Amino acid sequence: MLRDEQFAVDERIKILDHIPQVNRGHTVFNFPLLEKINAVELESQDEYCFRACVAYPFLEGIIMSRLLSNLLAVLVAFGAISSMAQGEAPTPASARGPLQLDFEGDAAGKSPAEFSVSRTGRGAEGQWVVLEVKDAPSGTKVLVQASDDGTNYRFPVCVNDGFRAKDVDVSVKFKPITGRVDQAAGIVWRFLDVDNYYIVRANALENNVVLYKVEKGRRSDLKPKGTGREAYGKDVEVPGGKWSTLRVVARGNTFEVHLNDRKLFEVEDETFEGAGKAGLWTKADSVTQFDDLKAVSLDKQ
Ligand SMILES: [Ca+2]
Repeated sequence: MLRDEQFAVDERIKILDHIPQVNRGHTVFNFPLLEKINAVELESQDEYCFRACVAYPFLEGIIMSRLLSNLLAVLVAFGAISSMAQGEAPTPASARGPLQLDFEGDAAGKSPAEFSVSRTGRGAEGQWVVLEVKDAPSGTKVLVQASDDGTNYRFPVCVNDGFRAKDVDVSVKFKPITGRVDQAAGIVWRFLDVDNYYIVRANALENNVVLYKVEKGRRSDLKPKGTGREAYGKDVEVPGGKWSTLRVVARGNTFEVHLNDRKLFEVEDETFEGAGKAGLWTKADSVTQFDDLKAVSLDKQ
């Protein structure tokens, strides 16, 4: 990863160790480009160093020359250290911050940064682009899968490159726009490659939510706990043309599925027991908008 290129192991400086006021959940600096960066959001202290240097290149030289006293002097001179709540435990160096993406920083008409696009099955590749809309849940931008190829066994996938976990809590806001074959919106997790992952999706044409595994390219639904062989996810209203929230919480072999803050069902499965990426998914000719993708690792560090 880029930050690893930027900071060789022996060059890493644990800035946060030298700023005892820094506590979990509070803004670290008042620098304009960093004021939304939150200690608990960051994967590690190295991540913080990297982001600080991207936003303020002059910090890099200070960090790389290990002149921490100079760095702190700079920060103090800028009045940079914000007031912090007292009494909270510092964020552990190993804490893995959540992925929170509102797509506001991405260029409209282009694919979002740090995502990889692929397609399970057949048919056209997906077209995942950032779009400006009037009713975005956050800001003015959303991510849309815009290709309407109607190949039935076609699953465009867009996964984040920087996030990796086994146990996860992933949620996303979605709005089905069009689709005659399907109007689907899905979350993938423990994504190993385009042919091996878990997926839960809501479908506005079928009005149901179903959890599947895709193993060696073959998709098969996993039955909710307490249901029989004939079950197929859960029937529930999935409104087309409106924003809803889909969420999955995966712990060990148990996956909880939520729609619009309502828990729908649980599934148990042991097919994929290791860590993987997380991201978004659609099916066939579904044109679907997404916003506010959040993925939190629940793995112990
Ligand atoms: Ca947004």
